[in-house]
Parts: sequence; C-alpha cells; structure tokens
Amino acid sequence: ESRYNPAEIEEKWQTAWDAQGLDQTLEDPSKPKFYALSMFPYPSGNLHMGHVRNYTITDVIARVQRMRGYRVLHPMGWDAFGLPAENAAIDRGIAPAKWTYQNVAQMRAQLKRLGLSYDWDREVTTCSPDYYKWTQWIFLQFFQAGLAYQKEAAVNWDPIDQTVLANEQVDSEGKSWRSGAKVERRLLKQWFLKITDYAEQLLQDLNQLDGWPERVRLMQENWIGKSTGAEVVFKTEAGDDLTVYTTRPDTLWGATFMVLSPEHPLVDKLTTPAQSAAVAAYKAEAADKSEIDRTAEDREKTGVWTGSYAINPVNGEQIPVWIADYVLMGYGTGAIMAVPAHDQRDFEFARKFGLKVKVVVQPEGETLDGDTMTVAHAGEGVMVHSGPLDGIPAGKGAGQSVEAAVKWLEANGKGKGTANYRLRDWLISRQRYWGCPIPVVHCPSCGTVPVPDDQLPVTLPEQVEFSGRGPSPLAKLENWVNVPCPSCGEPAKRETDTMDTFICSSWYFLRYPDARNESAAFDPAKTNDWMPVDQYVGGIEHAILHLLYSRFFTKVLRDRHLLNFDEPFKRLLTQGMVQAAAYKNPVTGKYIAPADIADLSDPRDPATGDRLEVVFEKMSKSKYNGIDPKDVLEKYGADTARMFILFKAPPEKDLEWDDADVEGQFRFLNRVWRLVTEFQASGAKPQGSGELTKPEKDLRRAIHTAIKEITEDLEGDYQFNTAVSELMKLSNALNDAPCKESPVYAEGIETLLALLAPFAPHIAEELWHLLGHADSVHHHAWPVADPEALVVDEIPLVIQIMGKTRGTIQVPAGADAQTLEQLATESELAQRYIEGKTIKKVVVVPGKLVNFVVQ
Ligand code: ANZ
Ligand code: ZN
Repeated sequence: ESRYNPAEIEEKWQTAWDAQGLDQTLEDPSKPKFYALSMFPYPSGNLHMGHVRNYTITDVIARVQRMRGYRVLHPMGWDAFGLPAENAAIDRGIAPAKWTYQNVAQMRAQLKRLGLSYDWDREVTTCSPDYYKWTQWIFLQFFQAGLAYQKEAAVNWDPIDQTVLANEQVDSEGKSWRSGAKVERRLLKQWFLKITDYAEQLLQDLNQLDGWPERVRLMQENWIGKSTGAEVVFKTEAGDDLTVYTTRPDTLWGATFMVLSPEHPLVDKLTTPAQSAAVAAYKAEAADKSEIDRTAEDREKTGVWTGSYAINPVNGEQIPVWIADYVLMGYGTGAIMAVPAHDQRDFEFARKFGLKVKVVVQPEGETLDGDTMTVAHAGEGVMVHSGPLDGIPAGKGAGQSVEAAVKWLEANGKGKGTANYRLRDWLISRQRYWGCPIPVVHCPSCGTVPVPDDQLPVTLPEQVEFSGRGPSPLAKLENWVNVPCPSCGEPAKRETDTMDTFICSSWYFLRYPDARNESAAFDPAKTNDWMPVDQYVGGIEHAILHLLYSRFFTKVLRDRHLLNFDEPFKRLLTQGMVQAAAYKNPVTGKYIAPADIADLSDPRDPATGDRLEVVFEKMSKSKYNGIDPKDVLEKYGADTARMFILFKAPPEKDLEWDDADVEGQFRFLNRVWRLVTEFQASGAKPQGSGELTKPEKDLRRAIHTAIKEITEDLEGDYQFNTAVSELMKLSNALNDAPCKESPVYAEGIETLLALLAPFAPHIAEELWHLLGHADSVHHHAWPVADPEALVVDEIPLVIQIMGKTRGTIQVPAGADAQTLEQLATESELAQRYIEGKTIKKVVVVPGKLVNFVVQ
C-alpha cells in the first residue's frame, strides 16, 4: 500500500503543470473573465507566513473560478524598487540590481513550491527597464495633462552626511539612521502629482465600491478628509486681501484676532519694524518642526504678534494679526480667523496671550461669558451678537447658522461657500538611486523638457558609488547628468530625482493583461477587457496609500482615453495577520526566545526568573515567534500548509498558528489518501443498479450537501474555513459508508477530489490520475449539487415518556400524526419503557416528538 509522500508528488506535479502550461491564462472570449490578484511583494529575499496566507487565498479563488468555467487572469510580479536594496549597497557593497534580482529568484522559487497557479509568462518586475520605461511614459502623460509639477518642499536633511534622508531613515527621535545627527528640514524643489484635482471623484466613487470592506472605504474617506465651510476675505490695513478658510463662517462676529501660518506670504509685509526680530526668530523655529509636532493637540500654544491689524469684514472691527505654527500653510489658505470662544486651539492661544474672547453662540440655559469661560464652547446654542444671524440656531444643518452665514457672505460679496480636502498633492520625488528615474531634462533656455517617448526609458546607470553621504548617487555622475536638451540641443541637465515606489505599484495591475507589450504600456483593448480586478487580496497596511494612488492613476488614464472604467478593484479582501505564541516578560516587557526557556509548560525568564506571559502576536523576528514557511513545507508539504491556513480562520480575521492543527490537516490529507487508494485497490466496479438503498441515499445526500455548502462558502464571503470542515465531513461520510461497492461511493470519491482540488491541488491531482483520469482535475468542472439528492426522506423523531426524552427513532419526513403515533408505539425504544404499563395519553408534535403519558 502506498504512503502519502507530499515532497514527491508536489514536485512532480509542479514540473508537469509547468510543462503542460496548465496555469497559463486562457484567452477565450466566449468565457466570462475573472481577474484574481494578490498585492505583489517587495522582494526582500524571504517569503513569510503573511505572504503565504495572502497568495493561498487568491489561489483558491482563482482555481475555483477556473473550474466554474471562467477564463482567469492570475499573475504575480515584484515591487522591486526601494530603499532596502540601496541600503544593502551602502552596507555591503552589493549592487542594488544584483541584490534585487537574487532576491526575486529566491522568492520565485519559494512561491513555486506553494503550488500557486500563476501565469508566470506575465511576471512584471518594476525595476526592469521594460517595465519602468512605461512608468516613465505614464509620468509624462501626467506631465502633459498638467498633473505633474515642481515646487519647493521640505526634506529631511542630515547635516553630517550632507544628504537627504527618506522618512524611514529617520528614527523616532528625529535622528539619522547612519550618522545619528539630528535631522534638519530643508526646502528643495521637488515633483508632485496633483491628486487633489481628483479629491472629489476619489471620494464620490467610493460609493461604487460595495465589494470593499467598510473599514477600508472609511479610511479612504478620512484620508481625503472633505470639510465644508467658507472662504472669507479680510482686509489688511494696507488694503491687501487676507482670505481665511473656516468651517464656521457663522462665528465671524466672534473673531477677535487672526492667525497666519509662519510661512504665509503676507507675513513679512504685515510685520512692523518693532516686531521683525521676534517674527524672524519664530519663523526659523517653526521651519524646523514637522507638521505632526506643530499640530499635536496637547502642545502648549506658541506664537508672535506681527504688529498689525486686519479688518473684520462683517463689523469693521480691527483685530490683531498673529503668526503661530499650529496654522499650516498647506491647508485651506494658510490663514485663519480665530474664534476663541468656540474653538479650543484659539481659546488656549487667546488665554495664553491675553486676547479677547467673545461669545457668539449662547447655549440654552447658560450664560457664557468670554472673560470667565474655561474651555471653548463648540456645541449647540443660539447665535448672539451676530447682526443678521442673531436668534438662528447654531449648526451645520438646513436653516441653521452656517447655511445662513454663507448666504449672507455671498449676498454681501464678502466670501463664498467652499469645500476643503485634507488630501495634499502627492510628493513623488526621492533623492535616491534605486527608483524609477523621472524622465525630464532641465534646460537653461527651454526650462523643464520631457524626454521624448522614443528616448525612453531613461535607464539607471550601473557604475555607481554608494556611500550614503553627499548628494544622490545619480547627481554625482557627471556624464549621466549632462545631456543635450531634447528640445534645443544646448547643454542641459537630467533630473536626478527618482520616483516614489508607490508610483510603480499604481499601475502594475494594468500591465498584467498585456505584460509583454514592447510598444505600449498596455493595449487598451486588452486591459479594458480584463479590468477591473474582480478580486484583489492584500494587507490592511495598504488600505490607504496604495489603493488611493491606484484609484487616482486609473482615473487619470481614463481621462487620457486609455481606460474605460472608473475603479480598478471591484472587490477587495484584506486578509488578517498571521500570529503565533510569543513569550513575554510582563515586568521588563522583553520577549524571550522559546529556545532559551527551560520548561515551556512553566515558562520563565532565564535571566530574572519572572514567569512569562504567553501572548499571540504577529509573527516577527523581534518577538521570536516567526515560523519559516520553508520548515512547514519541508515537514508537511504545500498542500497541508495551504489547508491549515485556509482552515484555521476566516480570511479577513487574524490567524493563530497552531502546530497541532497543522498536524491535523496533514492527518486529514493522509485520510483522503487512504480512502482513495483503498477504493482504487478494491477494484470495485461501479455497477448501475436501479433504486438506491438507504445507505446509498444517505451517502448521496452527504455528497451533495458538501457540494452545496462548499459552493456557498466560496461565494460572497469566502468562508474557506467552513469549506474545509465540509470536506472533512464528506471524507468521514465516505469512510463510514457501508456501501463501498456502490456507484454512489465512486461518485463520492471523485467529488471529494474535485472539491479538494483548489485547496490542496497536488494531492487532488495525484489521486485523480490514480483513478484513471487522463486530464487534470483542475480542468474538471466544479461539481453542481443535485437538489433531488438533498431531499431528506427520514428525520429523527424524539421519543418521550412522561415528558422525559429517552432517545430518537428514524421516521419518514412528512409522516402524519397518526402514522407517527403508530411508528412510535411500535418502536423498540418506546416498548422498552411502556412494557407492563398502560398508555393514558399520547402527545404528537409532527416533525418533532411523541410523548407517552403512562401509568
Ligand atoms: C473659525 C472657526 C471657529 C473654526 C470655530 C473652527 C471652529 P477642518 O474641519 O479640519 O477643515 N483652520 C483652517 N485652516 C487652517 C490651517 N491652515 N491650519 C490650521 N487650522 C486651520 O477645520 C477647519 C478649521 O480649522 C477652520 O475653521 C479653521 O478654524 C481651522 F468655532 O475657523 B475655523
Ligand atoms: Zn533647451
């Protein structure tokens, strides 16, 4: 008798499938399409359990859809630019390209061992010139549409290494990862994409995404951060317009001072000679602070008076103009009217600097006084001291104060209703080497000139020195930087910034439908055919930026007439984390490696003797609770690993690693192996008899119930865990069936293998062939439940004696009360208790129970 040997059969089938081209995309227009996509990985070099989970989920979906008759696109690629490759170059002198491609090769081999049904012919690698040529081309599409522009913005500057640092290279204390120097902020001219032009569409179209988790849609909505209010024009004493953005134009009569961002262009003009030293000092201080610091709520307010006043347009009052860092230049107009009575930040500021506080919203049953109140009143009330608004209820609703204020401002030409978005334009410049070069040339006479399409890609030079010091490696390469201007031919300089890697991943899903196209990013006909992605699967950590940027790219390319749809990802599944037990010292907060613990049943810190807590946390090196997929594959094989991951938790929930459950799935596959090999060895020839016997009927019901339940589990919410349970139930039913010679048993064995195929593709294929099939089980049609087989013809009937349940008997479903009474009375079970007694009364509840009252 043969043993289940996963190592052998998995490798055998992976090779065979490769040779047959089993996983190649079927381009058959007569079939409906299904695009199944996992978020592509960064090639760090090692596959972790989170990857395994993500890709297994998508693979099951892809395989089921193929069996259900779809043509399926299920590709894989590499998000291959980025900082770690450059760090490897700096630390270990290995070229970023070499490091990256080595990692890709290693991870591709690991993926292949999992039996994932990818069409590898469509693999994309974002750092490869045949890919980034089109990233550059798409960038130029944005440029031509006026959606890519340059402006000054702050970067992290390391004063010792004289270099720009990425945010990830600055630690939580604001120090450089390499030099340890306190990082400064410097203004540099940098490239931006105008995502703000699409803010409203990105918000509105969230309504189309009912296949996304509500939580993710909400995160996107908050990130876009729409607020509505008004712009109001104040005048400076010199007659300049000083426009503010406010969400509470109704509180205009309560504005007692103004605050400008220190970077506001009118600050210098407004500053009086007496205040100029203080203002200059404050501006310098603010320039060094990050936005997060500046807007932290618990921070003590700081600021300086400019020495000037502005005029409140609603009542002609003169109010002082201050500068303070809590007002940001990048939001609204960079200037606010301060209403300390009703805004907490303004209130704190006013109290600190002794500025007036004037109440204009009076809450019912209270009399707030600006001189004595201790906290701003942001809540409800009635408008007071507010001219035309007096008596109107305060609020944003219809007929309330904000609406009335906007109407009044517009009628009197003092302002207008507007909306604002928290979303900012996307800063895409990186002063680094390992990224996609921005394809423009700077010419002294022509300005910024795009590199012509026929000169793309602008390739990354290979002879580069990496020190982590000084300007970007690209900027140091004289003969790469100096080029003739594509427009006038005079000496000019290449742009040396590279693109944020989020750009590369904002369009890769558009490339897969036409991945080998050498003359275009993609053929719109092909990409429009396959897109949108029907099921996207990935981590919640990408819930905001990656998804928002991809949506933005899709909309811009649609407006360039390259795409004919609004949204790239129809359905989104964000899979939960993979967690494992970690041992934590509750006193020191340190994690202890299991290998250092003497007795795991009484885990103690070897250093302190403290009793350790066992906690389930995301697998990580620092918590010593990582499990290497390689070890699991070696011990049990890919099919077991897949089954465990699918069985252990619903895909969107966190999964707790459990060796016993892994073992359990391995045992289950062994059971399947035994069932099928024994059936095959028995040589039982399914013979067509007429009427089915009762055991045959029962087995057939079990088979078709499994089909029905598993099919339902895979529709909608992808409840793989319950689907695996159903597979286990079916295998038990087969095991226990007394009719192993019956054609129904043969039907059951084949059905089990077909249903198992998407989950454990190798063992299903091996056993399928053992049964004598020539074609792949993965080409087999997904089984369909026969409704007739599901009909239950017998039900259990509860037998009670004097109200006490004594057991059940099987009776025909739908039997009437009289029949039930007869069957119950005659049953052995009832007879046992009734013998020698007289039946006084029989109570029958059809479909449920029969109760005997005896004496
Ligand atoms: C007067 C006022 C009175 C305000 C009041 C609020 C309450 P959101 O919802 O975030 O859009 N503001 C405007 N521009 C700002 C900037 N560049 N930096 C910091 N704060 C700014 O909030 C908009 C409100 O935040 C605006 O409404 C303004 O303060 C402030 F009882 O104006 B408000
Ligand atoms: Zn020129």
